[in-house]
Amino acid sequence: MSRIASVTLDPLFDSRARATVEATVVLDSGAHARAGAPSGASTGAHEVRAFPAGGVAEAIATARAAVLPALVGVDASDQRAVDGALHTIDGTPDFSRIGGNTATAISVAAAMAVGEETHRPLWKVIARPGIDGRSFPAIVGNCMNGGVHAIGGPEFQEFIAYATDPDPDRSVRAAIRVHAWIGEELHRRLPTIALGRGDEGGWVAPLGNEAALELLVAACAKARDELGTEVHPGIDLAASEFFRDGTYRYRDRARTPEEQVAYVGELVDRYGLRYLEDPLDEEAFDGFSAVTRAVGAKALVVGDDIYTTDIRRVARGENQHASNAVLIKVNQVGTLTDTLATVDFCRSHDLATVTSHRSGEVPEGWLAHVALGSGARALKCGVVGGERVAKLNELLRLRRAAEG
Ligand code: 2PG
Ligand code: MG
Repeated sequence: MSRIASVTLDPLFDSRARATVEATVVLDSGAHARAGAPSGASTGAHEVRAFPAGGVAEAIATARAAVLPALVGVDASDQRAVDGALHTIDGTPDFSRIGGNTATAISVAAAMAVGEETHRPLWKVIARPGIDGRSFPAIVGNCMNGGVHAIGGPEFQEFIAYATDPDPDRSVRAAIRVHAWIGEELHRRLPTIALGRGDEGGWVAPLGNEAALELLVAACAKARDELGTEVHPGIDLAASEFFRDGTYRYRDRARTPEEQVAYVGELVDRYGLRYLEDPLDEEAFDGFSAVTRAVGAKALVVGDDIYTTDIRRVARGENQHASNAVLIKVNQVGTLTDTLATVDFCRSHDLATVTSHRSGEVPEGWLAHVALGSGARALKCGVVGGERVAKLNELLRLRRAAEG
């Protein structure tokens, strides 16, 4: 029994310098751990609320008055007990009283504290059956930003290096090379333009979607040639962000849902995309099914906003073959128990999972453990920026540990 002696919740800032929270869980044995919770910008409508209406201040006040005292004495090695207590104390369907980020920070810190006590890394504490820590996730690295993550960039939110080498030493290097080459090329092609980087460290340049895709494709080819490893282009359209009144609104034109389905199919073929996230609006289950029918054999079709890691929405998607992969973000549902229930559902229904960061991140590495322990097909965590590299570095440490 790993009895909780105390839990504290404190404010800190994420990579956008927006307020979030971190939890510290101390066990009776003295073992302790701390974890911070990230925040999204292109949040799905069905995510739990990151914070109550009064923001971080209210989350901390509520936690100190109601949440933290109730957790003392709970057995942290029983993750369901910890997370069940969080749900009971909250009492709402969407964590709108205590905040999903409060729940996330406490849930993860509790599991990490158990790991400290039992001398196991987090991935082992949460490992799904059959996971031995030797099969590593591919890397989904954001190399160019657009949408709500980047002012003045393309409409699509993320232009991705999907590095599928099973050895993280090679996949991480490949994603880094793609990002670096795009930067060099942008400087060369646009010498008078001030280039920037978006919220997730990807380059931001005044390019249209397809010009950005061309650059990405060239960069992946370059990295493949140079490093002799597998790295392929991909995109997260975050299409809900530009879907209004039944139409996908691009700067130069609008597309009906049917036209959008046909368009993303063309993009997959023309650019050889192997990773396609949120090609349609978050309620477009039928459209997702059409996209998956068309390109599911060639690309990972990944649902993010459509599922929000919610097992009920994933089950609906699975029922109609809406995608072949599911994005997994702990703070979309608020607890490790809920997250792993969705992971288990995916694993038993032949749906790949992609463990993902948020655009506003904390400079911590626990996400790499969630990816490894849940048997994820890929870890989506960006390429540059301390908060992104923290996850890549942790994955490399886990790889070294697996060798030793
Ligand atoms: C996404 C994420 C992370 P956000 O859409 O996949 O890249 O963005 O955290 O803003 O929801
Ligand atoms: Mg997304």
